[in-house]
Amino acid sequence: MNDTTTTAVYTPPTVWSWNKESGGRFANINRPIAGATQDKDLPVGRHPLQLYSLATPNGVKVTVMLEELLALGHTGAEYDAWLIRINEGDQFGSGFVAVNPNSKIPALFDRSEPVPVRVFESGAILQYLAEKFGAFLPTERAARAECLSWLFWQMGSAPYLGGGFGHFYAYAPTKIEYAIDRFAMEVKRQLDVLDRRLAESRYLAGNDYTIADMAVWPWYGTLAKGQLYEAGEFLQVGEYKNVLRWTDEIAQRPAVKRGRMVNRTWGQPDSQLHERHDAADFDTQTQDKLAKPT
Ligand SMILES: N[C@@H](CCC(=O)N[C@@H](CS)C(=O)NCC(=O)O)C(=O)O
Repeated sequence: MNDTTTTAVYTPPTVWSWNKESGGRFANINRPIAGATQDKDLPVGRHPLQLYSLATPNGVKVTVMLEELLALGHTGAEYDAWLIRINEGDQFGSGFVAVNPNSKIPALFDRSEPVPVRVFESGAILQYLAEKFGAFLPTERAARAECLSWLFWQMGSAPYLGGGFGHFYAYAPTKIEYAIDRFAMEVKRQLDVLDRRLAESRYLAGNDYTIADMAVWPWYGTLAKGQLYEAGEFLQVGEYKNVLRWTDEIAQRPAVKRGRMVNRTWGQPDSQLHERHDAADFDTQTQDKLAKPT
């Protein structure tokens, strides 16, 4: 049997070395080194903002924010959303690495500033856009602190949900009880943190919908609806009534409905808009429309 699929007691060597595939889903894109593997420029469209992304929860945060800004009338938030297929290694092209040295979606390039600005990390992108357009981030000090606290809570918490629970429950080549127990406990604790907050407050930062909700909703809203890692029953997500109330309310927002379609390459064909270059693309460029014979 291959070493990577056994649960035999493992004694780490003195020095770790990368001498085998770790196994599991996404093993082919995992490497212990950073940097580009290939010379490849990024495409550039006509809009001020160029987004390079994929509709994973981290990607959806930003496309929802951009659609929300456009819905508010901020025409400066017009954007081209280019598809980065992470399972094909697009994040290791030299152009992408220049925008995000961490080789992960989402990455934003703002060409509207006197000197173009690159922004990576979804939380930094949300904060950058909120400050640039003066929207979805309170200016009053206490309210702003509450908003940023929940935004950074998401950045610190979601890796336990995705890299911890999701990895060991759904993707690892073998089910390790210790790992699944540890991360299931943590994820349920996180859901309870959110549920208690949302019992006392309509949105995470208070009465207003902010970038904190935009960051948390794609991860924990999807989880609460049983749509992440097929773990709804395992984690008994129906218990978190306040999270579900908040999740359903946000899902009704037209900008959220649009944002979650952008750079999506799975699910119903009418929910997939692989690239977005114009507001009209939602009506004409989804996969169901493109597949139809003309
Ligand atoms: N903390 C980062 C996480 C970004 C991230 O993990 N992106 C994943 C997709 S959800 C990715 O690009 N993975 C590709 C890889 O690891 O090579 C953020 O919030 O932007």
